[in-house]
Amino acid sequence: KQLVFATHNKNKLAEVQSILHGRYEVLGLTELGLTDEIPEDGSSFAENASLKTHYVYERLQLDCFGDDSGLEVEALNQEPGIYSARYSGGGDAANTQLVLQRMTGISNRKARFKTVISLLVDGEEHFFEGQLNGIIVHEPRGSHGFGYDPIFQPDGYDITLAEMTMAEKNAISHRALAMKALLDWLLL
Ligand code: ITT
Repeated sequence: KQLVFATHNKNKLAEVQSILHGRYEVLGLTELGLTDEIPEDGSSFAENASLKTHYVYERLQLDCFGDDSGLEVEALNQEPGIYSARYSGGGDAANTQLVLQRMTGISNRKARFKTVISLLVDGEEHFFEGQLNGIIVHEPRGSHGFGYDPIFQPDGYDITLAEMTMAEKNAISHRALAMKALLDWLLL
């Protein structure tokens, strides 16, 4: 069985392929030949996730799901939030540096990752969410994962998400929790 994942992010794709391994074959947009950027101008994770699935449905007429995720830092008024991908105007490393810079001298390090998934099947949309609480560390650590993983340490751990293997991250992550809810729904 195949599922279309409305993403261009190969790290997200790899995580989700690993989560659904043995149950579904997951195809990303690059494999389907859809290379154009999907405009993400919604005002919430859910709206942006929904833009991704509707964009794909309009072009390919395929059932699909899409993931909008981000990091919310309490002391930064929940920024970068829905602006996580374009926070600095640079790439992942620049985004991470900007968060660390803005957190200089701030002792409240609380943060959370959020994922909202939109699933479009038979013209009906369903949403699934996941969240992971933790803290922003003072220096990036680890080389696994992507995005803000090197500066995020989940509550109850003394390593960052980037110091975990993909399997360890998938056992606790915001994305894995949202995918588990999606899978439970699919298998109903
Ligand atoms: P698609 O829209 O094509 O799925 P994207 O990379 O643009 O891919 P988002 O719009 O959801 O994805 O932006 C999410 C931002 O948050 C982006 O900068 C990621 O690097 C970061 N991010 C998302 N999930 C993450 C995770 O599990 N760990 C670390 N950073 C993450």
